[in-house]
Amino acid sequence: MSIGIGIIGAGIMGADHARIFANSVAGAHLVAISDADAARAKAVAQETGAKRALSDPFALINDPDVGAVLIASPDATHPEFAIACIKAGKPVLCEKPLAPTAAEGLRVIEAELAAGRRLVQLGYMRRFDPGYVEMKGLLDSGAYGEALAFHCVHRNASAPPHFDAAAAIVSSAGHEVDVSRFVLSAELSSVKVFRAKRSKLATFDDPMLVVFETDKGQLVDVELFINAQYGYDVKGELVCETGTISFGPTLNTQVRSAGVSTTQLAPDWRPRFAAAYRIQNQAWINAIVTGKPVGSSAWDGYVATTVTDAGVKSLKTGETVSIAYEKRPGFYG
Ligand code: ISE
Repeated sequence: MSIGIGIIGAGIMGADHARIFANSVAGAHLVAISDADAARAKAVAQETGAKRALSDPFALINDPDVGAVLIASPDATHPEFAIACIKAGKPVLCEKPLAPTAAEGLRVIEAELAAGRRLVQLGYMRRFDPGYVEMKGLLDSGAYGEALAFHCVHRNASAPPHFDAAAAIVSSAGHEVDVSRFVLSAELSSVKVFRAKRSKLATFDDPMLVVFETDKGQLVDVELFINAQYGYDVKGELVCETGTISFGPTLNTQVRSAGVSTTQLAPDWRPRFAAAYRIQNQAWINAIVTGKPVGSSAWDGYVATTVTDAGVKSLKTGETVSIAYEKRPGFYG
């Protein structure tokens, strides 16, 4: 059996996902790509062999040949499209964030609960990145005692034009929110944002240090630097009772030549997390077949939005902001 995939959004992420399905995922085939820009949808459909290029996302969701939907449209449209997929009974892999506000995220959760089964997987792809997965495995082995602190670095070469400090917390630090909950098996209970000396090359407070406390008393600190100039760089170091666990910031190869040793840095997150995206998309298809959901749920998406909302509040007030959300309802585990 092969699952027919529809992709909403033919921008950078939608096109990349289409290529992943066309080249690297078993058990699925591309059926349709939709985009408000019909020419863009057509170009991606032609490149990846998808049968149909559409401009109406609801026609894609309700297409009988589409068995599962990937949402890679602008962030504000995610809840509406995710709810339409749930109502159509179709599994959905939704790019992060789940929703621009926690209240809109809750609407998706309510729709899923009404449907009676988990249909949404959130595209927090770092949960599938071999570095983070190995880190979690080593921590869970117990060989290094308990985790005490998690140092994270999240640097982009440069900010897109629409970016500001709040976007950096929501869009960029949202990944550390999700992946630190995953690695530590803990909830984040408070957040405080510190502004560093501002880079002259930035149009907003950049870099920042975002510090979380977990419900297990651990500290998670995230250096966010969106205009770091030199490349895309993500690091993580877990400090445990009897050792530390970290993964490399680089792509795989190291070159030694002419007296210099170099490792290549990715220009952005897509090559850096290429393996994570491939593994995530395959895991999504496998989960549809087995009926056993994997990855971040709609609930995890709601939590990430709640936590980053608190981060934005701390950015504005300079205070430590406590994070609270109701207990996991229904089948979110
Ligand atoms: C972007 O939206 C992403 O999701 C990337 O993974 C992240 O690293 C980047 O900072 C965000 O702007």
